[in-house]
Amino acid sequence: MSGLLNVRGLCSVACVLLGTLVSTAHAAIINDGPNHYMIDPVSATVSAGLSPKIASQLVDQSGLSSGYTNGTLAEEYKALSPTHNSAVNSNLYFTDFGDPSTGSIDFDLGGTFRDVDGFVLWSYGLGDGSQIDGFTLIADDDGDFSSGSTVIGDFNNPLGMGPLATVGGEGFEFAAVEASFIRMVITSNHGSVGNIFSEMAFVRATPEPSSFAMLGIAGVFGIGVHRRRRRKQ
Ligand SMILES: [Ca+2]
Ligand SMILES: [Ca+2]
Repeated sequence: MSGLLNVRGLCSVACVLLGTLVSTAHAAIINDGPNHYMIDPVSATVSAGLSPKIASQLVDQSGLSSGYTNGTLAEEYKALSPTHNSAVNSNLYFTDFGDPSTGSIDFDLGGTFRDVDGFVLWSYGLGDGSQIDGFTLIADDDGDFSSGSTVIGDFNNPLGMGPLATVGGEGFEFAAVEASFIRMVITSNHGSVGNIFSEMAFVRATPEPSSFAMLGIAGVFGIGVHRRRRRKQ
């Protein structure tokens, strides 16, 4: 079925559907305004639990029907309705069968971004219970996650039911936070063993890393609907 706006949280008043994705229970990537930009993480690393210890397939755009670059206008990217081919194992992150379903993955955003306020997660399909469900995101300035960290919020990823070849992206948003690294603390799956998902991208409200950005381009759009309060650790 075509992608439909899937609101599972508070959506801003201006929230509009800007793109549709073929796929299934996975909804469209949505946002509520222009002037947001894709962040292409430079690496993803398992920092606790989980297995195998290679997570690069989450951020190398493997399996995406359309690619993007760091700074691509998110609205234009969404209009391409990017899906993920999760029928190919080398496109995915998945744990070995029977391995823990919880753990942490750290994303290096490749720069310091002042207004990170959303992400897109391409999960899996077929209703596989190993799909990632609950997780917490934590922003950090230098990747040590011991100081300068901010808890972004808790999220739940819906169970993807569709064909593996065209998994749709799920958009999430949160209150803007400055971040150079983001830790994903995975707390649950959808009832089976292990953990699996396919790709992760982040979104920011300014066109350049804060070290380069001109001020004043902050927007009010997020790429999804999950708003959460953040708190200082
Ligand atoms: Ca991938
Ligand atoms: Ca730190």
